[in-house]
Amino acid sequence: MNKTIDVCFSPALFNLYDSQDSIVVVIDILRATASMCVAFQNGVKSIVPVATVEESLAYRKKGFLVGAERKGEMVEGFDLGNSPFSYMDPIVRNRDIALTTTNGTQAIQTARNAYQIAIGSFLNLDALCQWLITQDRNIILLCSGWKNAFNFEDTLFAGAVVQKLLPFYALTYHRDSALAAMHLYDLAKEDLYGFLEKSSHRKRLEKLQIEDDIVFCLTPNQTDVIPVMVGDAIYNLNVLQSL
Ligand code: 3SL
Repeated sequence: MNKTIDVCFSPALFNLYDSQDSIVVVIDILRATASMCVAFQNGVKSIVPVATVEESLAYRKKGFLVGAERKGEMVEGFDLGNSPFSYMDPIVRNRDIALTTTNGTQAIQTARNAYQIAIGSFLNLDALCQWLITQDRNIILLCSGWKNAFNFEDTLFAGAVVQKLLPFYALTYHRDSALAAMHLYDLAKEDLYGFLEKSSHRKRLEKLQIEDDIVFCLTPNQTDVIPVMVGDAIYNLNVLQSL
């Protein structure tokens, strides 16, 4: 076994990783990558992740729906924010979407030189892992964190993936992040929601009263979509493979 799996706790650390030949799974559990999975599950054609609100808005002229989240809320004048439930609206079906979020879409930009970028969330945990097992590449699990800082929820998901892939992948010996993520997940897995009670992002989102979003985003295996990046946009791999 010579494929490796590694975990990067923050985009700020990503330059320490050798990503050019690796599959990078971008993780933003609350809530960007969960919302992307929901979007594809509900028939979205593509999502272009962009860094700024202005860039996202500019896509409206090209016929895109435009999404923007800042401080956890939809930016005024946009079609969509970052709640997974908003991506269940039939208006998203067959549409291209441009999206900017505080951390998730920025992390995707950070990983843009990877061999391949895939999108991970608890919603597609098993489907993603099944697909990763069949890939002949090293894997880096990139936690979006919060403004380059560590967070629990992305790390817990990374730990869940490491645990599932450990029979097929070796850990690298450059650092302890994959082991640490797996140990944390072991501590939390029986009650992810409770474990995150004092976490920074749950506190941040508390003000917005979106407990339903949080519970939903922590519920595993709700979809088998595997969003992957091709060029500047993210697509549903299952759809690409059926073309
Ligand atoms: O950081 C992000 O990309 C967002 O997911 C943050 S929030 O959950 O919408 O506040």
